[in-house]
Amino acid sequence: MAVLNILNYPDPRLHKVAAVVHVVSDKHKKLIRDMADTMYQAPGIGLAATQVDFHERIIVIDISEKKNNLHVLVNPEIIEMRGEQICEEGCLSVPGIYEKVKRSEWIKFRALDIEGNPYEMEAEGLLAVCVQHEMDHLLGKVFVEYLSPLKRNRIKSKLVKQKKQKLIL
Ligand code: GNR
Ligand code: NI
Repeated sequence: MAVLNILNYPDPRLHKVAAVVHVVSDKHKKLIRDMADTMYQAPGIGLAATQVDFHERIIVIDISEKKNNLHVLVNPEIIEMRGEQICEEGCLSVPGIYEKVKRSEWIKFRALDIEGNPYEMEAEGLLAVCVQHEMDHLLGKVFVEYLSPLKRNRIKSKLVKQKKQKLIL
């Protein structure tokens, strides 16, 4: 069990674009297990490799109540999307901030599992929100970038202040 450090907005490393995984190696498998540990410990319902400063296209998600339904998405691609929903989102990289974001209501995506086997899956509601939120992370995008510049700058200042406060304590 290894819990990794999660980068906090406005860290510039959150804006790196993740690379395609060519082979799911033993190192990737260890990273995936550590990402799951980190997500469950946080606790969160999803985590993208970008958030733990690893810039390859890897996501873990578990929206189940019992935390016993882990989804691993390597090289995810959305192949169909429909409808709209507005969900109050949070992010482990933007602690304490919750804001409404508009996303697709239903998506169909393709990805590789931890063994490198391809699969397709349909998702709606919160799972669809989470997949879209995590896929944004892999493109270097944090949910606060959907907000107005005014809101985003307020959030940025608040988090920078919090960080400085923690450094003197
Ligand atoms: O734990 C998380 N909760 C959440 C709630 C609403 C919409 C998206 C999310 S994802 C977030 C974990 C996280 O930051 N993943 O990148
Ligand atoms: Ni996030």
